[in-house]
Amino acid sequence: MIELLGSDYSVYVRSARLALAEKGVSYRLSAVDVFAPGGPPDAYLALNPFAKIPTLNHDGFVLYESGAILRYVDEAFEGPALQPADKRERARMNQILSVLDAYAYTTLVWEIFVERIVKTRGGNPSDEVRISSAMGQARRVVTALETLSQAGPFLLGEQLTLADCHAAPMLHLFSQTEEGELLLKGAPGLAGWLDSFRSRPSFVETEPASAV
Ligand SMILES: N[C@@H](CCC(=O)N[C@@H](CS)C(=O)NCC(=O)O)C(=O)O
Repeated sequence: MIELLGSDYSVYVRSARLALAEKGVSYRLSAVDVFAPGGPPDAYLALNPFAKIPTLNHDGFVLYESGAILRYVDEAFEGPALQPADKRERARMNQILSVLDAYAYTTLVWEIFVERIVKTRGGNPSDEVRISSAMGQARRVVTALETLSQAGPFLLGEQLTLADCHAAPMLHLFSQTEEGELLLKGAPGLAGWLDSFRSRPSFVETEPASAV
């Protein structure tokens, strides 16, 4: 039994779902809403004390932290390898995963996407100071990803890797903002990769049921 706990709106849940889909693994997505008033239920906190999503449960083996989940999904199941065999390529992939966690997520998703789009959808004005303060870091992230990525259909060239699975959900949200559109114009390799990754069946089938 393979169960992924989390909500489809989460970029982290989506990256795990992309890896499962690209691997060809069937799983059940069990809804856990970490942003529900009062937080997630105690039963979820018993699995993941940090109250973050996703958490994977594979036949009773419970795993949280997306980096660990992504690598486990690749290593535990049959299907195309999602990590390069070459040490330096794998190091590059791991570097991109770290850049996404350490520098991209908060800036691109919370400080820009949520501030520019989610907040205004709820009728609240964006905090322009928060957005403009985030732009330097956003530019660094986009430039770094453009520099680290290689020619070819995927971030690391010819092989689809965990880097694609982890980067696509964050960059997809960021690209919907005017700031994202602007910065991606200056990173044609990254923008082209994102455009083509969006049409993959794995990406289409993991589209959140309602607007993020
Ligand atoms: N370090 C965690 C981060 C996951 C994460 O931040 N998930 C977000 C949703 S995209 C979350 O659970 N946020 C809840 C919160 O911050 O309260 C991982 O790698 O899985």
